[in-house]
Amino acid sequence: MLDRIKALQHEIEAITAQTKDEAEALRIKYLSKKGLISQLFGEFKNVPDDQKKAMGAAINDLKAFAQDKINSLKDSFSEKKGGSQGADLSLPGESMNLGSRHPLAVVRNEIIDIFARLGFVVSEGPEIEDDWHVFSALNFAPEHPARDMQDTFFIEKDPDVLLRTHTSSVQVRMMEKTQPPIRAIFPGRVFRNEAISARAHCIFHQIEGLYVDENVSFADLKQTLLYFAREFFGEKTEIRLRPSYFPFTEPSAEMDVSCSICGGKGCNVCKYTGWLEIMGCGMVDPNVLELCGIDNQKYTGFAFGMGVERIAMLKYGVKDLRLFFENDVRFLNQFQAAH
Ligand code: 2NL
Repeated sequence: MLDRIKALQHEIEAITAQTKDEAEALRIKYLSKKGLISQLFGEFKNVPDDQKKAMGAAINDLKAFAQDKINSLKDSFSEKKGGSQGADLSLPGESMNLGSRHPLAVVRNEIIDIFARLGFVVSEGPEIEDDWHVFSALNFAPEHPARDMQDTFFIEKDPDVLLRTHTSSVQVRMMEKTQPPIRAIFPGRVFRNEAISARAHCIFHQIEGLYVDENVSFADLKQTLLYFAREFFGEKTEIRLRPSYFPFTEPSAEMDVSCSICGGKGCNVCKYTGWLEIMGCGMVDPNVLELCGIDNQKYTGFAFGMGVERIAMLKYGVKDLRLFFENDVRFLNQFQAAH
């Protein structure tokens, strides 16, 4: 009997059907009440008791195998799964949802590209920092309020481990290990202990720039930033520099660009001043050069820093900074065309 089971198994392995009717005929041949497998069950009573268990299992396996095989033959003729049979090949394909770059990445890349054309390289560094690279090397006084827990996220105190509050820390690292000429920009995430609102977030993005060499002057700073402003906001853009203060630059300035929305005539984005503040800048304080191991008798430098969110808000007319962090696809999809 075992031989017959094996022979049937081989036979069923080889069966094929060209039509649904042929598949049904095979079902009748093997699986109907009088089919070949049913006959085996009929003969089962004659099997000696000690073989019943093994034989029963073998016949059951054969039956399950035949059912699977014949069902799959039948399935191949059914309307739904019938390959090209029954499917409408002229239907248009389903459209795929394409992702898009995040607006902050679009703006960051554009800024990097502009400075790359002037020979600035890109440098990145750690987000978790120490007091030296974030404050001390940058000429912050020991009691400066930025060192306060109110402003800075401390991970540990003494020795200090903290989240960088600006990417200037990466500039310090570069000056410590590279002698001038240095011409680089520093994009990255920074962290400040601030209440979240439409205009502020505890995480945001900065791009800072640094140029240190012999004879670098404020005129170089001004011309570099004018080039940037016209490339980014359009060739008619004007800039103005207002005196300001940072611990790490002297002299320091804030740079405004003529409002690209109203062309300087006055609108609610520029609050009817005709100007938009976009970055801070200045000549690197000689103390900072010295603290970072650069000869401040031989070299001078300029530096600048801007917030990527602020620039992206101006460029795209985004009124609430929180939208950049929520990853709501209804917001992000609107930047499909940007790149
Ligand atoms: C702002 C102002 C600024 C710098 C950043 C800098 C870095 C070194 C030395 C000197 Cl290592 N300066 N960076 C200089 C002036 C302004 O950022 O408003 N950022 C959003």
